[in-house]
Amino acid sequence: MPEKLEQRLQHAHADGRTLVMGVVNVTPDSFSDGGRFLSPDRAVRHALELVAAGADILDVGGESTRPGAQPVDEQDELERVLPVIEGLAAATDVPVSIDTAKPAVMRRAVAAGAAMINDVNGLRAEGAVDAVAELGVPVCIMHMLGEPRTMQKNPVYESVLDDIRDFLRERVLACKAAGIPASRIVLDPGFGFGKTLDHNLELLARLDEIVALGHPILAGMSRKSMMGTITGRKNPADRVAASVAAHLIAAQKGATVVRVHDVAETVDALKTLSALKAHRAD
Ligand code: HH2
Repeated sequence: MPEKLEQRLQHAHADGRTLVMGVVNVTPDSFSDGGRFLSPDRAVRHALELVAAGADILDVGGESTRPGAQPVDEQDELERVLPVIEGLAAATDVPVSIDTAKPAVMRRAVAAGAAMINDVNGLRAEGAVDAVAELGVPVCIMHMLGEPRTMQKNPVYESVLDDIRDFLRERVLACKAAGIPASRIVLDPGFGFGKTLDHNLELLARLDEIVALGHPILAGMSRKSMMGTITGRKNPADRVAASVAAHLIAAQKGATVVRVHDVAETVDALKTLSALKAHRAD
């Protein structure tokens, strides 16, 4: 029997290893791959390619959260993600995470075979914390300032690192109060979600201080506009090298999961890092 995802996350965290979460967007409007995998067959095929490339987790999402994105109706979201989750549960042992903020989608996704919940809204929707407590699967709690429609309009923090750590600590307390064990909680500073380039760079530079909260940390910068601003590359598909570099830095600073579109390239980069660590440990 393969190790449960909760244990895999905890072991990777304890050993300083980094797992790769492959992005499977079943949306018409995602910033990088919107519309490419909208049919369930194509999404499943793409996800299986990510498995072949070495993905440890597949993150299936039916609602774009890019800056300016419009919210998606619950029924539409379910129709997008459920056939993909069912298809993947039948085709691979690689655990599937559901990228959603809606408690009803969390429940239906886990019933269909999802093994993790990834909520960019940090379980702030009514009933979300209770749904996760009942479902008994690991959860990623992400920080977002505002909401996707408006979040990039002049985000302001007193101190970006302190504000985000306070938010994450508060969400962990809310989870624990509802009976979610600490061992199931993954935290994410939410790169690009209500953050300027300076905010994102500060968070990456000081990611070890978020790791110090004691939970596995997920970092997701793949192809995001911060990579475009740094490199001057307008097309998200041209931001692969910058994204690999950013996730390698995150891994060096202790990230337990990196969420990426370009799995093969990221796996190679992480193998290089672990070879170096193994060499130095000899
Ligand atoms: N980023 C995106 C979506 N989900 N989840 C976590 N935990 N962390 C992230 O940084 C994160 C996330 C946005 O990326 P993508 O899915 O490629 O785009 P879109 O939201 O447009 O579908």
